[in-house]
Amino acid sequence: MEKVRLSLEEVNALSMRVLTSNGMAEDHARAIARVITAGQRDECHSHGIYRLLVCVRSLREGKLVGDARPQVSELSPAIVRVDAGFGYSQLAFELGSKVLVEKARHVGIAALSINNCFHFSALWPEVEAIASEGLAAVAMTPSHSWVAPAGGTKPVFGTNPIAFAWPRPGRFPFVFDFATSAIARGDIELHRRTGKEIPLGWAVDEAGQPTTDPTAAMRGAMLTFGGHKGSALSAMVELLAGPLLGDLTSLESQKFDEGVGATPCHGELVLAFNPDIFAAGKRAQGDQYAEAMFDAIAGQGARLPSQRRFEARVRSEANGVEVSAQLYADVKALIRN
Ligand code: NDP
Ligand code: PYC
Repeated sequence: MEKVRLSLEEVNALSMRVLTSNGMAEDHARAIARVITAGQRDECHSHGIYRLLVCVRSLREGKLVGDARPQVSELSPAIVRVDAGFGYSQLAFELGSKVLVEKARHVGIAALSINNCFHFSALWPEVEAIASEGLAAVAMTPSHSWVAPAGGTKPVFGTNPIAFAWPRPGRFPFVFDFATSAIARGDIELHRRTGKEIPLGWAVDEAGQPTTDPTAAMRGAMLTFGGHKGSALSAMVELLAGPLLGDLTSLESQKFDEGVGATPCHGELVLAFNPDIFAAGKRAQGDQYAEAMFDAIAGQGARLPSQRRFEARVRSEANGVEVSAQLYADVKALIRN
């Protein structure tokens, strides 16, 4: 496949141009371009510049508010809410996470509820940002109902990612971030774009039969990871980042979409934990035990989650990124003059 090499500055500038020329307000575009550039930099291909295609479709379909003003309010000493006003989630997160971090520093545990947001991004940029403040973090969000529960064949759940970060000395925290489906839907879409089959176990077709055809998978139902365990975790994400926050489940988000194929619109829950308060004077010991556990994992040749991403980050910061020439052309074609 033909490739194009771009610097991170070029990825960011391309993202800004695509978004603003399609009517996105500057501050939203900046926040979105940052996470798209980070996704491409970390070789998280399902959430890099490919996402601009869906962002622009969502803007052009008119449900998304490209210049929404997120409203921050305090629900309790430990809970901050941001009403994203039917804009994208990134600016709401940037505003709300500042308050979340302050609350967690003082109260020990705090929650950020983002409501009424269109949400397409990977969650690791968010939990990493909170870990960089010395806090542990968890984030989760529903999406559209694309995923069948274990034992069923009809979509109920979203791809429902859960992300976790633990602060560590040095440049990178411990982070995992995964969909509770066998794979993110973005990856199935990338297989479809490049004419590749998907592995068995990712999805069933409309008749409920296992399939390796990405188009049939997208028409049928994706499967959860880990059978009934992923299925239960996915239900938890629906409940904690949906009804708990007074917001939509993936089934309701899909109805709200009315067949347009826009980015899912719903809520997001982000939690922050302050180890200085929880550990009650034993933070240094806790850090030591945590590091011993990471060493015990890596010391036997097993890899820590996000290690691949962090290695890609170092590479991309030095050399820029490679993007498929077709994807680059499709993204550039979105620019309106
Ligand atoms: P992957 O299955 O690719 O990776 C999941 C996690 O597992 C990553 O932290 C990854 O680290 C780690 N990992 C992978 N292989 C190994 C291994 N062999 N040993 C140890 N750790 C490993 O991710 P998904 O397809 O499930 O999700 C991709 C992204 O999509 C996520 O960032 C998620 O937030 C996003 N997403 C967003 C949605 C939304 O609604 N906003 C919906 C669904 C997904 P590494 O990255 O280093 O490989
Ligand atoms: O890749 O599953 C996905 C996804 C859904 C919403 C944003 N990303």
